[in-house]
This record gives sequence, C-alpha cells and structure tokens, in this order.
Amino acid sequence: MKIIQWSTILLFIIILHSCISPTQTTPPAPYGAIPTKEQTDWQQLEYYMFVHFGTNTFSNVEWGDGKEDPKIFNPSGVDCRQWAATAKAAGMKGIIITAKHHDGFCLWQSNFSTHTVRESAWKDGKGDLLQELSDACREFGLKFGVYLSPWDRNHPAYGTPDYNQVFANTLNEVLSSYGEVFEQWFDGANGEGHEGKKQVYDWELFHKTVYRNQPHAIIFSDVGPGCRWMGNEQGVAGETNWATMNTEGFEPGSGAPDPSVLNTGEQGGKAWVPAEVDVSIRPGWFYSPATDDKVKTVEKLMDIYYTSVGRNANLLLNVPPDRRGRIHPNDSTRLMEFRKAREMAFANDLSAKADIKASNTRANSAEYSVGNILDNDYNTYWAVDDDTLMASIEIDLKEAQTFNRLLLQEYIPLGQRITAVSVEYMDAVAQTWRELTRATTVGYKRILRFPAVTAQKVRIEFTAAACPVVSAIGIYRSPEQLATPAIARSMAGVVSIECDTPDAAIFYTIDNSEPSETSKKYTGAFPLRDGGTVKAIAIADNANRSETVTARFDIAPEGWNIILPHGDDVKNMIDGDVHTSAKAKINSFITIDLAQSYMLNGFCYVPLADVQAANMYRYDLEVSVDNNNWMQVAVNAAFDNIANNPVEQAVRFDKPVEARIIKITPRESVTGSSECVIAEVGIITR
Ligand code: FUL
Repeated sequence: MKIIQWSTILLFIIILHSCISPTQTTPPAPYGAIPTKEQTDWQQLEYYMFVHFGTNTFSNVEWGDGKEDPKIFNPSGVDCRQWAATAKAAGMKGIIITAKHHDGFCLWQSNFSTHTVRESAWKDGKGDLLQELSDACREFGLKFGVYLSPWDRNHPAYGTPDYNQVFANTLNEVLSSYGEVFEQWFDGANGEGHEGKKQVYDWELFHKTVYRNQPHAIIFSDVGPGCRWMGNEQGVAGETNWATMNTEGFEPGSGAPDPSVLNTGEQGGKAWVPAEVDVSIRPGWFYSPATDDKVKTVEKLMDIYYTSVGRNANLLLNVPPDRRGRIHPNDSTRLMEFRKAREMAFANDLSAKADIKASNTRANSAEYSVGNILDNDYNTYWAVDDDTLMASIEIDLKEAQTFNRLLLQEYIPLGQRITAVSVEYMDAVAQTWRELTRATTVGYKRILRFPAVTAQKVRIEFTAAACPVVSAIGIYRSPEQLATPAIARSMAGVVSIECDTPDAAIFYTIDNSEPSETSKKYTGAFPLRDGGTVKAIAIADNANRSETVTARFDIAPEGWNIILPHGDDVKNMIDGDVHTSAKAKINSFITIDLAQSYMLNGFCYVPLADVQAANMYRYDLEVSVDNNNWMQVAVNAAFDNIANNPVEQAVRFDKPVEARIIKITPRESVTGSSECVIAEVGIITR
C-alpha cells in the first residue's frame, strides 16, 4: 500500500515537471573542424605581448648573422617585472619571448649552444632571462610563451640531419625548465637564399617534444597545428577569416600555403587553425634608438585591433625592450593610451537592456533563446532549427541611439558556421529598413565599423553553412578618433602636412621640439630641401588633440639624375611618394647622379608596403665621385626581414664615404622574379 502511494506521487511529479519545463532539445551538431578545449581557451586570451630581445637589440639589425660577439648582449638594467607590469596594465594576457632568434643566441644557459647569455657580458655570464621573465609572468598572473627559431645562423650543425636533434634538445631544455608554457612559437622565416644551407626539419619530432613537456601548449607556425600565421606582419587579418584551413601536405616556411590563403583561412578546411596577428609596435621587431619616435600611433593601433581581434584573430603585439632591458617610455605610454582608447570605444553596450527577438529559435526552446545573446555569458547561445540556414534577429534599443560599432560572436566549440552578415537599421522618418553594413565571416569575434547612425531598431541577418549559433552581440558608440597628420615631402623638397579630420588645425615644429597650439600653424607647404625633422599635431575644434607625428628628412632629391635604368617610371623612385614605384632588372644597375658630392653615412630603400610585391631582397652597392672609379660598399647584402615586413630600410655604413654617384645592383627579389620594385631611394648624410 505504502509503495503504491510513493510511485503515484513520483508519477505526478514527473507529469507536473514536463508540463512546466520547456521542451528539451539537443544542441546543434558541430559543423566541420572544431577547436580543442585549449584552442577555445587560447582564443579568449585575445591580446598578448611579443618581446624581441637579444643581440640584435644592441646592433641595429633585424637578423643577426650568428657571428656577432655574444659580449654585445649587455643590458644595463634588465627588469622583467617592468615588462610584466606593463603588459598587465596594457590589458594583455601573456608574454611570448624570443628565447632564440635566427642568430642562435640563447637567452638562457643552453647546454646545446655556445652562443648564449653565458658567453655574454650580462651579469658576468651568470644570467638567465627566461627564468626572470617566467617568474615575473607568474607574479603578475600572465601566461608565459616562447619563440624559438628553427633557422639558426650560429649552430654548426644547422643544415645537417644532426641539427634536428639539437633543436629538439633545445626545445626540451626550454619547455621543461620554466613552468607552464601556453604557446610555442615556431618562426617559418629563413633567409638562407638559393645558395644557402638547406635544412629538412623533423616537425614530428619537434611537435612530440613540445607536447611531451607541455601537453596543453598551442603550437604556432604558418600552418599550426595550434594557431596559424595570417600572412603578413602589418597587423591585418583577412576581412573574411576562417579559423579552418587545409594543412595536410603543407609545412611551416617555404612549404606553407600562399600568404593570401593564410590571411583568410578556408571555409570547410579540415583543420581548426585560428589566425594570430603578429605585428610590432615599432617598424622593426628589435629595439633601435632610431625608432624611438616611430612607435605606432593609437589611431594605428586601434586600426590593428579592428583588423585582428575584430576579425576573428588574436593579437600578438611586439614591444621590444631597449638597451637597458626595459620597455621604453614611448612604447609603454602608447600602450596605456591604446588601452584607454579600447575602453572608451567599448565602454557602453547600447544593446545591454534592449528587447530582442529572433526569426527562429531552435525547437522553440528557452535553452537556445535569443536572450542568450545579451546575457554576457559566452557559453550560452542563440541557435535555430537545423534546416534554417538564414535567420535574423531584431534589436529594439527602446529609444533612438547613435552608434558606429557592432560586435558579434559565434559559439566556436560548435565550429565556425556563419558565411554572411547583413545589418540594417530602421529609418524612423521613412519607417523603412536601410542597409547599414555587411560582412562575411564572424568566428570567435567580429567587430564591424561604420559611420555613426542614429536609430532605435537594428536587424541582423545571418547566413550560415550550418544553422547559425550566436553567442553575443554588442552595439557601441566609439568616440571618433582625431586623425594623426600625415607629413610628406616632394622631390623638390617641399613639405606638406595633411589631416583626415576636416577642420582640424595643424601645428608643427622643425627644431625637434614638441609641437603644441603655440607652435607654428600649418597654412601651406614649406621648403625643407636640406632636410630636418618635422613634428606635427592636429587639434580639433573641441580641443581634442592628435598624437605627435615625426618625419625625418635628409637631402631632397631635387636635381638628381637617374642614369639607369631607363623608362617613364624611374622618377617614381625619388618622387617622395611611397605608393608609386619604379622597376629594375635583377643584376642590372640602378645608377643615380646626386648632382654634387656628399659624405654619405648610409642610404635607404623604401619597398612597396605589400608582402606580395617583388621588393628587393639582396643587392650590391657601389659609389663613385667621378662615374669612373667605383668603391664597393656592399656585396650581396640583404634587407633582412623585408619579405614579411616591407618597411623602409635605412642602412648605415661603417664609416662615411664620399659619393656623387650611387650604383645599386639588385641581386634578388623577395619573390624570385627577374625584376624588382623600388618605391623610394634616398641618402643618409646625417
Ligand atoms: C619573422 C622573423 O624573421 C622576424 O625577425 C620576427 O621574428 C617575426 C616575428 O617573424 O618571420
């Protein structure tokens, strides 16, 4: 009797429960390749610091040749706690250090190299930079990662099969000695050229060594497997950016897919290899005093943020410590300003309290309701029925609001599914929907920028390869950034300064002092034929001021005669416009008559700012005062990292040389083509 009573009650409870709880349904099936737990966690880090530090910090070169005296590594006041404190205050989540760059110099006391901190002058050869940095990262709650270059210009075994074991031993040493490593960075770069050493890498051995020591580490390379390079060093991931790509049969370095494929990933790719954007806060990767006033502006850094984190990629921003072993104040100040700008841009989510409705909800289940998009929990999402590949949401902000940013997030543990997004707003006067913007992929995070619009209602339509699954949206009004002025000088040596913000006043100096509203107001172009330093700021009506931009000029090319090559385009190489270029054949001369003799301290070559361009990689340089007797200044010299980072190359000579005529012989282009391109050529007399 008692038993019957209890089972009746139980049955009653079950019936009651099924009446009041929503219909249960299964989550959408994952689509295509999906991330591991580690990859999903990694993606949520979003932003962390790259640190290039080593012998190159002291030699003004980007790629040491491995023959440099290790004694030059002698920072006067290394302070890894300052790096970590700066990274933390900048809002970064970790630090990746160049434990060994291409020169082979090891920042720890490696037993597998004789080119290390042990052989350096730093701390009488007793220091261990990896120990100091990993300790500092732990103290500041940051993740610690290591960069190790497989290409090694110092190790005698490089280029032989023995090197693979040496490199595996090196990896093993680093990855077993400094606690948890969140990311292992394998650089694919190799500047050996056609004639150089060839090394067939044993990637299987390297990967095994990483995972044996650090089972949760993300392995970066051109082709992953943890995350991938996205094809340039300018900070610009593809507008379409899939975290998936086909990696089978490819290798890091020259065996990698074309940079254009790395840039966008591939829809339906078999591997989940999300993009990481690596870019330096300065023009080069290593510190040089010459770049102290070339730290990227907040405007530029914000752009990079939108084309990295805002395009489904993580941002690895390089901040190279100076010769003391500290982050230079110009860089740290900029990092704090950048943080502030991000915070201001995303301070107030206008959709937080909005009403939201969806065209479809998966099995009409509360579990997948569109409200999940606004609940600040990445792990809850709005999902639709399996056969629904197009679905929309409508957001009612309850009152008219002005906004210019839209943030979208897919729930990536179920794969990357969205192929197109179309955004409309309700025109209150005409009572009709108007197109606001469009996009292709979303992925973990996508941020769309558009001119500010005022509206109460927003409609977003998603098209997807499998029913869309959306975790979050945000609607923001980011303050419009005052554009930094751009300074240019013509062939005749006339300087002009422009600012994209209309009505902003420009003030400038030419005596190296900081410009302010009391400096000279720019009213028109002015001559600066003999060179000098121009610093400028823009100030808007509302007293908002831009950052200072600095441009340093040498002697203007007025009156120069390009003797060779011939052609209509040759003037482009001295016209002061970095967007126009001339072409020259490999192994033929570029001969320029400077119209008078100068004592030259160096020369500069400006490539086209495009990784696909046939920029000059190797060259010879000769100079002459009479076009008859020639002096060799450089033979088969290289612009080190120009293939990946095509920025101005300023080459300083060991000692000044007198010259009226310079002759450059391009020996190799970065693409191996029979011609190379030259945006600008200049001389350094200062
Ligand atoms: C490149 C290297 O050659 C550069 O020197 C730098 O380390 C950059 C992050 O990767 O491939």
